Amino acid sequence: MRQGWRWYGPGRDGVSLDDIRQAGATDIVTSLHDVPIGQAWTAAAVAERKQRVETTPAGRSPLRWSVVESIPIPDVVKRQGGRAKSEIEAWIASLEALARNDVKVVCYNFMPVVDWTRTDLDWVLPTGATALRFEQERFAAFDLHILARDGAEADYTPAERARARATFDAMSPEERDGLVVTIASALPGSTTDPLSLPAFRERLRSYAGIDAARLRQHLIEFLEAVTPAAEAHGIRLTLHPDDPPRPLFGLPRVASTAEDYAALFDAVPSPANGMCFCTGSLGVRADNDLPAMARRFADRIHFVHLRATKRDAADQRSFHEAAHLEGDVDMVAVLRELVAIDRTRGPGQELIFRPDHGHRMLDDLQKQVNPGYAAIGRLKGLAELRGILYALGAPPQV
Ligand code: DNO
Repeated sequence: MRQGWRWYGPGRDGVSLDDIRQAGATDIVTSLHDVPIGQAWTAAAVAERKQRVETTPAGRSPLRWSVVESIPIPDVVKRQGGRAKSEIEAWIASLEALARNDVKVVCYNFMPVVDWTRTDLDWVLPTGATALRFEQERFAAFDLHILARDGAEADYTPAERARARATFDAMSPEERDGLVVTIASALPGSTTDPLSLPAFRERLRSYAGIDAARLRQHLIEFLEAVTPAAEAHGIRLTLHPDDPPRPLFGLPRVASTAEDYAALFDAVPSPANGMCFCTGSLGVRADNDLPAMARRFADRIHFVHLRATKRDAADQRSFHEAAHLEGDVDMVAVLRELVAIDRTRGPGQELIFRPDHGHRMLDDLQKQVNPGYAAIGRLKGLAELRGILYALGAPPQV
């Protein structure tokens, strides 16, 4: 397996390419975050970024831009599927720009309106480090009392509504504003637009009538349209799971379980139709058996996010991001499966993983960081994961 590292690109990341070298990673995971969602990437812009990553100062180890995370899929594709022709054409043009520059693994997701969602970005751990967290009651307080979504009450039991009310009442105005920013303003790396509360409500209304079956059908139409181009260029597409892997705000999510993925692979068997195996997102559900999923989708996995979430004992829908080996996910068992998959891959097709998210700790507590993407916590996670790979007799390739 190869060690990747997400880098947000020039001007967007306090972590330098040399920092990444020191962490031991060899493969950069990045995106053209400056290009507005829906606009086609140009080969020149891709070439420029590639040059930035791959021009190695004398005496330094080389880095390679191996994975794109993500090319965002505009909202209209999620709402209209194959009818969103020009948006899908632009997406294919971005694939072509990447192919011309030999970047061949592309991650994307299909979450409507909001991408990855948390309620706390600096939840203090007993060590003094901080973690990302999703707390169901804070989420419900936002949904019911801040967003005040049409029809939200129906999604909660009376007891849940009472707890959400109490949570909301206990929050200061600043905390409420902070929660809006955390949930609605699109965390760095998100593939959805930042939204004001009125725009958020409007977006939700535009999904009226789109249930899980319809959203899945739109994803299938999208894949039918883009996989021929991906295949022709030798690009492997990897669908990132929903985070968290369940419906939010009454919106369907269709990449949360093994059955969700199986339905997509059955409908669009193209080998370009692959999966980003994110242990953090999938691991939030106790009914996702991760080693079994890795075995079942072995030939579909082309990119891996390794992190571990820990569900609350009191409410299994709440979780925080634990240290990489200390969550609910059996990381050793998962890595054993992934190593076996990697051994079947030829040169140039090795599995690329990245340590996903990390605690904010040590000097990073004093710095401004991208939530989840501080250097030291990820470096620690990567070091622990690398140790497992050595113990499994499969040291990472360099
Ligand atoms: C955050 C993430 C998301 C994810 C994209 C994939 O850390 O998991 O930014 O990378 O949604 O398309």
